[in-house]
Amino acid sequence: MKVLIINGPNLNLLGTREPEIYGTVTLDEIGDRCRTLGAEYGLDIDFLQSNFEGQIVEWIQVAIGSADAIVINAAAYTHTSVAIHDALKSYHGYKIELHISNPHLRESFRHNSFVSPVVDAVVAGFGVNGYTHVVELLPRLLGDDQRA
Ligand code: CA2
Repeated sequence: MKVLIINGPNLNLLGTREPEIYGTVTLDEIGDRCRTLGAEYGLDIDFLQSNFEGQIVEWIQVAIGSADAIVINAAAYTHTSVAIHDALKSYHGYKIELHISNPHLRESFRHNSFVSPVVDAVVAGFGVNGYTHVVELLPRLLGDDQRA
């Protein structure tokens, strides 16, 4: 099973600033944890990050026909990007929106998500552990995919 975990803008700064919100673990460490854990479950995980909206759209398009699932933390683009919404709509594999924090407990501009209406599930507020929780859940979710 091929899985893309896509991370949006500024998440490359994880572990270096705002530890009270995002913790002290770096994105590289999270990527290592996900790849290692994924391998135990037979998942081949590409862990990606970009600060560019168009690059994220490209990765979603590449996933069409080549990946079984996308996990996406679109970061600030969650709240602004019609382009990412449209790209996700065209991808018919399993889709999970992920956030480290719970955006609904934060500023009102974070309360709307352009991603939520086009995904199967949303995980938010579990800190960086959300990533590994999702990796553990995916094999069962993909195996029990009731949508087909
Ligand atoms: O909670 C999340 O995962 C967010 O997607 C993170 C985004 C934010 O815009 C969303 O509302 C919620 C921000 C990512 C920025 O990450 C940083 C990490 C460390 C230092 C500075 C920024």
